[in-house]
Amino acid sequence: YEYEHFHEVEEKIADTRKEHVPVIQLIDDDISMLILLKDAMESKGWMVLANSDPIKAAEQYFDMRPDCLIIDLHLPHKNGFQLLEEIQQHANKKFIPKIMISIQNDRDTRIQAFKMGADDFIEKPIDLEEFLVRMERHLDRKKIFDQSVLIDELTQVYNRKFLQDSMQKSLDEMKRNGKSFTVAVMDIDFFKKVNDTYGHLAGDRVLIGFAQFLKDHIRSTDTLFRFGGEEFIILFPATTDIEAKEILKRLLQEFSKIVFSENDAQFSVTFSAGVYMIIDSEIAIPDAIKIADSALYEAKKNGRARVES
Ligand code: GH3
Ligand code: MG
Ligand code: MG
Ligand code: MG
Repeated sequence: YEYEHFHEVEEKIADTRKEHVPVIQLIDDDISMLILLKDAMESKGWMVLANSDPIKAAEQYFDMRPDCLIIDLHLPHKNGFQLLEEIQQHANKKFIPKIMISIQNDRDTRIQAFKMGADDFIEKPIDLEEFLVRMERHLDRKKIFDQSVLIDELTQVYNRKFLQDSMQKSLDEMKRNGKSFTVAVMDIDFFKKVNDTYGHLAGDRVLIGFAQFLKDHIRSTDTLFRFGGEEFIILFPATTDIEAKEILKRLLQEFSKIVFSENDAQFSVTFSAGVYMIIDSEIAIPDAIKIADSALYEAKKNGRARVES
């Protein structure tokens, strides 16, 4: 039982990933059960990869990287436990909720399912309403996990890993619509001195404050990332380097007015920035960042608290 052709499914998944539609892989040799659950989940707007053959299902799992896995315990050729084990052995460390469904739901079977890494066990016959609310909980947790991997713990802005994805997306879009975008690298001035004078915790508070300030002052279409240490990056879509430079100069002016307090001491902080407008959609991402970074280096060399392109 194969619902759709492989490449059609592959394309569909690429689309759903863009729209953040969860992709669920469902494996059950009972075709009527397969259709029942597939229809129920599709009515929620989720994408379902239904398969009745566990051997094909394992291949499909590694090709398609679903967000959630539902496995029937009793399957031909290999049982659900074996399939679960095989997938766990070869899966990367990413969290994927795994739900076992079975008509055999005695205590030992359930315990074994959880021991083998299942996140839930749902007995057949399935109560569709309960099944769907349970699935919603699993998908929520999955979403939170996926997002947390892309967010910097200290400042709660996107991290370097997500920068890579975002820049690639912007470059891909540029290939289609020709719209260039600007990348800005910002680095706090004399940050080591903040740490040395007021302590590491004060330094952390400055980083949090800086990130919050930037988040509050950029447009909703701009994206902020912590690149590492006291360095941040902003992607400005459909913006020239001249425009970005003006925006950053205003940000710098505003930010340097903020007064940080540590015990009885008060201090303010500035940053330097380098901007680079990407006009060649074929540019390698590290090269684009390197060019913005060399503009930042110029800003540092020219006296700090300034923006260069
Ligand atoms: P410049 O104006 O040239 O940028 O000088 P700087 O002192 O800001 O630059 P430098 O690269 O010498 O120092 C950066 C410091 O940032 C060193 C490092 O210990 C500190 N740092 C990096 N990450 C963190 C962090 O998460 N918290 C705190 N408090 N400090 C950090
Ligand atoms: Mg079965
Ligand atoms: Mg630095
Ligand atoms: Mg610095």
